Amino acid sequence: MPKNSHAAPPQPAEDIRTGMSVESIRRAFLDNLFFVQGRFLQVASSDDEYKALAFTIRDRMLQRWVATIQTYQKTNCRTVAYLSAEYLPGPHLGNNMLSLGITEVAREALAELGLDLDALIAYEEEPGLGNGGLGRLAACFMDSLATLQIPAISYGIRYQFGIFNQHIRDGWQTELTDTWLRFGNPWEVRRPHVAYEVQLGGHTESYLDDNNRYRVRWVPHETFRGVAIDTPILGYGVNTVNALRLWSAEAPESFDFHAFNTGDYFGAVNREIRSETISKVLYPNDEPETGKRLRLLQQHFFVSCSLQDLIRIHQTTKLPLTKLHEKFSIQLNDTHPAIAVAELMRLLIDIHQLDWDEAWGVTSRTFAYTNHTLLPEALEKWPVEMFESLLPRHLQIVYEINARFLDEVRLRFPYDADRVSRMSIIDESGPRWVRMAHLACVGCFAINGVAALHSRLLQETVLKDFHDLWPNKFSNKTNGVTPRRFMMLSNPGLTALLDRTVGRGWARDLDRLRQLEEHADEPAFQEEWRAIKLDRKQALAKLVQERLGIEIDPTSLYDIQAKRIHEYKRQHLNVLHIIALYSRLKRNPGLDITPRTFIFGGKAAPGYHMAKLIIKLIHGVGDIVNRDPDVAGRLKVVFLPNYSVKLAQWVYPAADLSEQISTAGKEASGTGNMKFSMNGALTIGTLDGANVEIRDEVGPENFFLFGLTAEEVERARADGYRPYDVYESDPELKDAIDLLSSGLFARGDRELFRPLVDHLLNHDSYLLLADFASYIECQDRVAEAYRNPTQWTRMSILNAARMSKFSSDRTIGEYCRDIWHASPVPVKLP
Ligand code: F58
Repeated sequence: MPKNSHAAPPQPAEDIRTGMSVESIRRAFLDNLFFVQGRFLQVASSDDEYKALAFTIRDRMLQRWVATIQTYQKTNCRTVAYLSAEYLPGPHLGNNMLSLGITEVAREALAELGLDLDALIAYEEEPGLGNGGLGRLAACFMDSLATLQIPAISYGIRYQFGIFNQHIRDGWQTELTDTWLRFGNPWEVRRPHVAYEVQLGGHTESYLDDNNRYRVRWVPHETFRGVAIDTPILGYGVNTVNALRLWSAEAPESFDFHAFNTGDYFGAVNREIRSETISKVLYPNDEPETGKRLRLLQQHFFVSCSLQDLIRIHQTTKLPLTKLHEKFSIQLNDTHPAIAVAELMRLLIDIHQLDWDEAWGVTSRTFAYTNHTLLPEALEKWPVEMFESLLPRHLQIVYEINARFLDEVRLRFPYDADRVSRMSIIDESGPRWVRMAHLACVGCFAINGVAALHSRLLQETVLKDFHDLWPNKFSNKTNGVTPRRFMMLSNPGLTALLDRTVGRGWARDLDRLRQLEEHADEPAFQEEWRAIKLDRKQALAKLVQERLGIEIDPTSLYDIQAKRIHEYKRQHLNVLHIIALYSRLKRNPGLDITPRTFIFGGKAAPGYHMAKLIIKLIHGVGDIVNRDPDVAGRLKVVFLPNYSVKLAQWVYPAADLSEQISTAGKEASGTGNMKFSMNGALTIGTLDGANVEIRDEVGPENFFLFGLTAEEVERARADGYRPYDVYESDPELKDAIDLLSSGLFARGDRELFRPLVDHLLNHDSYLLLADFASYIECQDRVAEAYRNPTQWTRMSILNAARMSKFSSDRTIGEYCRDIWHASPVPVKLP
């Protein structure tokens, strides 16, 4: 019998598909390799091995999935439906093994076959079905919903091509197609019978039905089909498996026989090609949203399939549709699914024959809306003409919702015509637009922001009129992240130390980490803490060496900024600090500075030229700094290409310093800030988004604060902010900007970075120059603090110890309590 130190001895009756012993896993692996992959060990490729293991793990999840569905059906429980155009779940294999508690058993089983578990985990390509924070938040929420045993189903789009792969050529970002489905996806289960038709275009006709009631019929121009493809999402340490149901677009029937028979072979095939386009590719968050017909079509497509599916599920309960809101709470992740308000009205009225008031009664009690941005350019709106040409029936419904809504506004605020036009769902100030955030506010019973500051600013600015009208709809739900993926899975060394110190189970009850405070000053504990950090820093150094051929020093301060590249996030403020340090060293080569490694990661939207120029700048500065013997051993600059969830799991644990330096008032919440702190990084940050609450939790003495507040930013703008004056009055800033303009970082080309410099000196929309002095002063304090390892380690421990508020379990608990009114439904295995 093989040695087996982690699990009970194999039961003779243990099922090969569900058994949890080393022996069962080993046999199941070989079985899947043979009968699913058609291979045997001697000839298996990495892909074969990875899939054999994935199917082995999936089998065990399917058992729990079936038990979950049966439990949900039996209890007819209240269910959360989460609608999101984006999901960034990260690689599944490691996480699923963690949730099942089977990682070490699998490691042993594979080792017996001469295979390395970590290599198979590393092999997996992740589904990049999102741009950044919003999609990753949806994935953390799915993890928490399942872990808290909340009945939930998440809906989205199964993009064939996810977020582009970022390559760097000569310091410039180039985009390559993501082909995550190339070798198939072992985690998904296709449900060909769960499919719905989705209409598009055409016109509407009114008629009187048999009861002489006025009705509208939509005569669409085209029909598509959406097919469900499910991915099981297992909670940590429980049997709950919720579904991530993604829709894939197809032609209604795969072949147009009429066209075929009349000889139009290519026309017949063409229909299918056009249908598939809908779920073909994820939109990167490029600047102007407007005019993108396909994007509106994608939104309508996944929303319509999802609502039809929810209605079907509801009808299996035998309850009338007028009680839909008692069965489901539907959360809209930003406005991307906001068309749901009109689509549910259409389904209830046109298809299921409810009258308007009944339908509105259901709709307005079903949906809740989360806002993720204050940036005016990111608020979705569609040209009325385009909207009408794609969704003529929906436009009629939106008009009717709007007319009734504006009557209510006039009643509450007579004599305030401005308010009426400000609040209208249709913007008529120039060319006409459908404002999706307004549709969401009108059609939802709850509206929330994602951090305390963001929720307050929402109520005071972009959604002020709605807050005046319906203050009770508004609340805050500060974001959180899952400690399972971002602590346990990413940082096994830290996990082992935490297990030993506060006992296992902290990842489901992060409050327990408070016990770490007692150990924050113990030399032995500090020593272990530092050893774990050093180990992760060495691992990242190895990765940097392998991928970029750059050697970095694991004992230097790792100063990391990893997130989408955007001017409001101010990666270029970070670069100005690097230039300032470089300049200090060039002018005074003997200067004793704290050695630092600056690490960046993040994608720029393909059409966002300034963001791409910032990436080029990081490389330009890196090329000079990394080659200059005068600063060797003291400064290094690294850009990690193709930042992803997978890469993030290497980055967070290795960080000493987390850069959260957005212009105050611009970052709705941020979630990377939380992941860094949980892994013991200290934050340098502004009072923006969730930074405010992180600082409150960890204590101001354990957080490096700098910069203007949101109010000061507004005041500076109102008072006619003049960046050029700041440039002229601060010698270190002037020096840094002059060096940037000199061509030094562009091989003598003085034009390359001119757009960047010109914008900073003349506009500086994000107030880099206003915050520069404060940032530099703060960075000097960071450098000083890092020289005292005892003090630094204490701060690092206290950061991790005080992160409980930022577990997505807390966030989901609040959504359940305040918005969804959903409670746990435990699942037992038969
Ligand atoms: C992000 N939004 C916020 N949008 O910027 C961030 O502060 C917050 O922490 C996070 O949401 C979660 O609440 C975000 O990631 C997008 O990526 C959009 C995707 C669709 C196109 C427009 C951008």
